[in-house]
Amino acid sequence: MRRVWTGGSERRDRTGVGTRALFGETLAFDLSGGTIPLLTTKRVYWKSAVRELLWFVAGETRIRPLVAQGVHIWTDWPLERYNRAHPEALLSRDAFEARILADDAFEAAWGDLGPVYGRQWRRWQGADGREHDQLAALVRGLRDNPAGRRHIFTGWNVAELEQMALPPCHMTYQYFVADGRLSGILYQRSCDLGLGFPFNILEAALLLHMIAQQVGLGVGRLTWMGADVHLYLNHAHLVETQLAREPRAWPRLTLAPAADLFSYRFEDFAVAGYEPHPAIAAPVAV
Ligand code: THF
Repeated sequence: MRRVWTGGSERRDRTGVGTRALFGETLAFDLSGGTIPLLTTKRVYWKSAVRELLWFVAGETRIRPLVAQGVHIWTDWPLERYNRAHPEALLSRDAFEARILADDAFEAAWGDLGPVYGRQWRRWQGADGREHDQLAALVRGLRDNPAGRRHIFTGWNVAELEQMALPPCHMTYQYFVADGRLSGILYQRSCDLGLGFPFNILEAALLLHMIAQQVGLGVGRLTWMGADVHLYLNHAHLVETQLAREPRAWPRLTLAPAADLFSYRFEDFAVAGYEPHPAIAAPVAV
């Protein structure tokens, strides 16, 4: 954060808010002791992150199941689409979410994000119409051929990018087995360090723990590779507050076993030793 804030190039981004950005940054975490990279310099709503991850893994692309669980982090994109189409009767976020929950026809028209993460991870459609379950194939591949160099899944489906509310940011994941441990790399093309990153890195770690458990391995290292790594200019308060705080010890995850990768429930995730500094509110750029 400090490097991006002090040394990043100032740029006008798609959202018009403006950022400071560096290109090509790496972080690595040794998760072998059961720790998780859950930021302590502000409170991160890890329960929302678990719910978002389970939503991806379930293959979902509609916001209703998230909203029904009190997770609001995907509402702003469909809301903006709706409000652009209805300038005469703008809806607040609360009103929009209430209609998504209560009105099936409204939900069918406005509640889908298009073929985003969940669709691509679980039901990538090939040219012949066949659907590919990348996550199921990943688990099979890790079991059958641990030394493989193709343990990859990706959301970057070029042919469908234009139908997505937003092309994938955390776009490609790869895994590696050595010495009884599973390591992972996440390649993230675009990273909102202030808001999205704490969710993205935590979810990559939780997913690594889940996959390792499914294939009977320990957890090794998580490497994160960020391409356009940025801080929004309207996040100055968040950045300066976090930089002034002393980081605390990483918390630990206990993950109850599940029958397969698709059977984890929210209650299976327990986080211990999380004693963060207070939360910091900041606006999301849409
Ligand atoms: N767009 C932008 N500009 N930033 C992102 O981080 C981002 N995402 C997803 C898609 N587009 C993005 C959406 N993920 C929050 C967290 C994750 C998001 C979007 C928003 C957020 O507002 N977090 C607040 C509140 C959390 C809560 O309400 O539970 C926070 O303080 O953490 C990155 O994948």
